[in-house]
Amino acid sequence: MSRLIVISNRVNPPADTGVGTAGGLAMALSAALRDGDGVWFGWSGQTVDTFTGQLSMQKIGGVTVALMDLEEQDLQEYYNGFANKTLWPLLHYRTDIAQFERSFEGGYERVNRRFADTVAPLIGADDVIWVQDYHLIPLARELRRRGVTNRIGFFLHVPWPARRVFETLPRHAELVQAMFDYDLLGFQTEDCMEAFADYVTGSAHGSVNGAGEARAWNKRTRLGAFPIGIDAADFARAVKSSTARDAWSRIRESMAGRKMILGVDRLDYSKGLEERFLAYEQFLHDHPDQQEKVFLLQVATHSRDAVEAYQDIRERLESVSGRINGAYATMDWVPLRYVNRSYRRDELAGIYRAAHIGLVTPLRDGMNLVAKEFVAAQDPDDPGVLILSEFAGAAAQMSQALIINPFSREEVADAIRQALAMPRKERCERWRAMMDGIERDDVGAWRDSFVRALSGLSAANDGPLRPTLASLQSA
Ligand code: ADQ
Repeated sequence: MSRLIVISNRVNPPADTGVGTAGGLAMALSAALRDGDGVWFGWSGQTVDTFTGQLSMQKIGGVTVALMDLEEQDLQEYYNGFANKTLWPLLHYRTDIAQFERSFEGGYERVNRRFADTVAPLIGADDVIWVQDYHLIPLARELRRRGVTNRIGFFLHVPWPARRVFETLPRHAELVQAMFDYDLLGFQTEDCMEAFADYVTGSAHGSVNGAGEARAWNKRTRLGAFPIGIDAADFARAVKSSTARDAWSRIRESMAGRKMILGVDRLDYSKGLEERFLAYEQFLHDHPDQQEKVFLLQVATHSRDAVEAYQDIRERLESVSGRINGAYATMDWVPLRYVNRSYRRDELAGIYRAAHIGLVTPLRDGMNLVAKEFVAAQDPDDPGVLILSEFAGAAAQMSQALIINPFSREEVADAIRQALAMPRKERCERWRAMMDGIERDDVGAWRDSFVRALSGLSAANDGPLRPTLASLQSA
């Protein structure tokens, strides 16, 4: 029988559905594999002196996982290096901080070979393989070299940037050429898929036809847009839990009648946190009458602390938040509550529900699941308002949010004002439309549409045309 084998850098399903881990990918994949017959393979998060390729099989939170350890050098060159110092900034348009070092590239190739060596013996004849994200772009090439002929799909959780931005990566063509060893390449949005198609035609001198079939280097693959969703049913349960209710009461009590603007993010420069703080400061400056009537709660979990750019953004945020509070706080009002910790998923649901505004302002984001969780947590009869960056993939689906340009402080400040004044009827209408989409296009729909598209591709590549979520659902 055909199984789904998911491969990602980290394998960290939450131990139970109530406890969240920071990271959209972990939440989405465990939801996608729970109760299924699949296997989730990847790095354990542990390092050993010498790589052995030994697998540890476990069942965590209803998901069968297969874990391998890596060496410290792998962690430095592959994970902290090529993945998080080179590719992550580049794919988020931060060419100014992307670092290009040959040792990073060497480590990235080595670890991809290690993934291939270790997982290849697990793969049965009919298994369908689904590789996740930018850490493992060359994995299909390595598996093909080891004789794996199964269907292999790839999903990119982060943006694919404009062609000339991607071309700043040394040896960019080699990386894209390796992507043609996948049968299906999935992107979060049509925009990202089109940016990739532009690279294929403009840089690789290949072609992409109207059916999403891309050809270059005498190979072909299929492109599709598969916007990821949240586990809407699980989230609805979390919202109703007693933990969520307790968190809601606790925060409501601390609000003392003020309105709460909420941000929840991994502490990452792509999330636009500094710009968000400055926009909020602009709002306080522009609307003195609103001072002491609102506050911003920013929950930002530390992330990738070993990478310098993350230490820099952390320091800047500490300084900007301190300055804003110093300038505006009064004896009994702190305008900006800046919290560096992670909350359980059900606690987070209660916090979202207590907020009047969800402020989601990334400078670039593949999708952004916080936007969807915020909406899913609201009270249908009195929902909060979502303010959403036009540069989050989620904006393509959530047009009823207040869509803003996160680079403009004034625009964000105006949107906060508009959200605070929005009549309940309008809030309800906007919320209903977004919630319908979240329930329909949930993480299960994402998984099914991708796997169906991948399984449906015949060897002759005459599978479904341009497999977007919408076309698959109507099929
Ligand atoms: P991330 O960049 O991690 O994911 P996002 O999609 O917003 O971003 O997911 C964050 C997840 O972490 C959410 O589920 C959120 O609840 C959780 N989280 C964040 N801060 C938390 C905290 N303080 N406490 C508890 N939980 C917290 C990457 C891409 C995104 C893409 C996802 C999925 O960068 O663009 O949406 O993968 O594809």
